[in-house]
Amino acid sequence: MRHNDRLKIAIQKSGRLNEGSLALLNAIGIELQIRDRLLIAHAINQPIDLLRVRDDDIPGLVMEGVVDLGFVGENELEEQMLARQVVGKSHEYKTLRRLNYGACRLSIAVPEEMHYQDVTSLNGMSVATTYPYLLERFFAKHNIQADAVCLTGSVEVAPRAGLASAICDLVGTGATLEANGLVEQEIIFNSQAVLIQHAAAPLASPKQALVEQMLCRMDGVMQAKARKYITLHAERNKLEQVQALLPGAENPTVIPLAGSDTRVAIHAVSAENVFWETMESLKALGCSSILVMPIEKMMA
Ligand code: PRT
Ligand code: ZN
Repeated sequence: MRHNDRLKIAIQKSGRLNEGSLALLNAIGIELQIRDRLLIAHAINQPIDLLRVRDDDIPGLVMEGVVDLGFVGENELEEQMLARQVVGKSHEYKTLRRLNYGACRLSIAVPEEMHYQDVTSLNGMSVATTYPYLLERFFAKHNIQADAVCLTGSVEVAPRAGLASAICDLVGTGATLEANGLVEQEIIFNSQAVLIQHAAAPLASPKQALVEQMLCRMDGVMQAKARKYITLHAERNKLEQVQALLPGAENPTVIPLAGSDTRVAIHAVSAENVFWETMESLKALGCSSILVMPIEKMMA
């Protein structure tokens, strides 16, 4: 197969999005041979090459068409898109899927001793960030006159070091802000990992067909994650009440139980997670042997 016929996908080499991206590729059946120091990893069972790079490089690689697809955080994607737009570089792409991992938010936080009332309190401040374009866009939207101070790292120590009066940085749990005596005041961007494609999609036919197959499998993985397989034993005449307790379960399978005329086994797929409270309600209805199991893959 010619080099160009292989689908090229950029993922973060190491860091917060690496594991989720690799897990998803693995879940959709792509077997990779990864050697730690190498930039490129080949798939064994598909015409796919993985480019393992810093997350900052992924939007540009996709927008320039150097790779066909990329897994990246929306925060990085949006920032790079704005930065490239300003200097007239290609900045278009297509979002194929939002991926339910790498969730975080870009927020403005101020020292806890600062008196902060509302967004207008930012007027006249200097705000340290690695996301100057997203921050400037927020300032412009709210008509705020403030300075974005660009730092490449350790943003959270900027106020204490006297480099800025506030910060604008990614927040996960909020523990880092708390540890640095900072209070989150404004969420300026919500982010999660996304799969993006070069804007000139669709690709030449065998490659695009492979992308479609990947997306179909990803949908199957994501649908499966949100669902549970439930089995339980119940009185036949309680079937309707049992169904009412199982969110989104359609047409459950009802199987006779050996040795009983009145009790049946019910198998169903629930469209949502099943909480302890639901199981307790099922038990109160007289159900027994209640099992809730994860579903690995599904295809409608
Ligand atoms: O080397 P490379 O450039 O590839 O990696 P990087 O160091 O730039 O990025 P990395 O691996 O830290 O993050 C990659 C992406 O993960 C980000 O662009 C986001 O899309 C996403 N992500 C999700 C996060 C977080 N959660 C997160 N919590 N990125 C950073 N953080 C930081 C946060 O800023 C804080 O400093 O993690 C720290 C802990 O967060 P708390 O709030 O849980 O304490
Ligand atoms: Zn980075």
